[in-house]
Amino acid sequence: MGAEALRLLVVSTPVGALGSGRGGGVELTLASLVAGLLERGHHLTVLAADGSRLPAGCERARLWSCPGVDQPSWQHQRRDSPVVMPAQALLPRLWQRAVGSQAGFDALINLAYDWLPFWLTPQLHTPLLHLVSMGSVAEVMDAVIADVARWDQRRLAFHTRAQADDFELSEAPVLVGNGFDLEAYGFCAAPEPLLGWVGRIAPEKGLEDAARAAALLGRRLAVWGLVEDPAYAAAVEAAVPAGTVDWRGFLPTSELQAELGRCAALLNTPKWNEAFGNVVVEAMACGVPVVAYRRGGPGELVQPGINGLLVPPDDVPALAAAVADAEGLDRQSCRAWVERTCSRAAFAERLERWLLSALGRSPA
Ligand code: HBI
Repeated sequence: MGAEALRLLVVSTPVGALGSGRGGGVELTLASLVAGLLERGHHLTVLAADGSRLPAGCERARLWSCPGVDQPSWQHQRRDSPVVMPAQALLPRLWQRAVGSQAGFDALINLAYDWLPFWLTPQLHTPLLHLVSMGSVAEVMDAVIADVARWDQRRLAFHTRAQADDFELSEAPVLVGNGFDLEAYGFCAAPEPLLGWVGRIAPEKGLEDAARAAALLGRRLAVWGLVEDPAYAAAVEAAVPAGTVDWRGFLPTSELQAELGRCAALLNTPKWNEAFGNVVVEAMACGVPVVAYRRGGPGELVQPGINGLLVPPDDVPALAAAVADAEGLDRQSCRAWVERTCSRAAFAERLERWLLSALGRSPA
């Protein structure tokens, strides 16, 4: 590690405690960010909801927590929804603790997709940086992110270009991708004739399209993920022949990767501008090629013919037609691509470069 050790406070999402799965992809991002920066010699403190557990690899970080009511998820709001603040809310308590302890850190890193931390940015003495976890989902968030970009865009980082392009920025965005502990993912060379789908089971993830594609092919679709919207899940299942969908539940990474690796291909069907697409990389890390809509982060991660195939968004027949070609791709090539671009070490190096740039310090 070349740069001097930084004292960093990472403030988590106010949607669910770490380890609950309710925080979605940002929990995995936090785990890789904290473990990766610890490995580079920095000192990390994580501030999250009561009941949070530090993810594997983050044991050397300090954990602070606050009680409080989760923030309503922006994914279930309308684009013109106002910012709401529940009684006994967790969000202001997290930021009261962060603001009160800022003097003890070289930088604060926010992973919450919420108005308050973005609005606070110019008010803090200790530099506050934001790894933006979603694309555009609400006007009031678009506006506060654009305000930070106008004030000092070095304070913002995004996962992909497709995500960053959703926002009004003053200059080329800092893109940091994401990172994964690839030792946690086993390579599977000999899959079953099983299709897979992974994600929060909610409308913006488009599970209904994957189920219809599997039904067109007469194939079974294994589905892993938190059933966030039971009515939606029931409607997906009712729309295809019985037995098409094989519900596997929300599994921790160690169990997920063991099952996911046995899939012949993963279908990825986002209906929204997915900021990154962790599940796409997790599948490839196990050797599973991905057939994805040409949309959002997955539209950038899938390299056609190398680690998967891209099809026109919302085109279910095209999704089904691409499966056979995807199953013929070299599974080692999927794993190799992830090792080149999405390791935790590579992610941490990109993060450190962003931090030093935002702090006006020279890179190692
Ligand atoms: N909603 N209000 C709010 N705040 C968040 O931090 C947030 C969210 N919805 C989803 C979410 N974070 C995470 O699932 C991201 O990984 C998408």
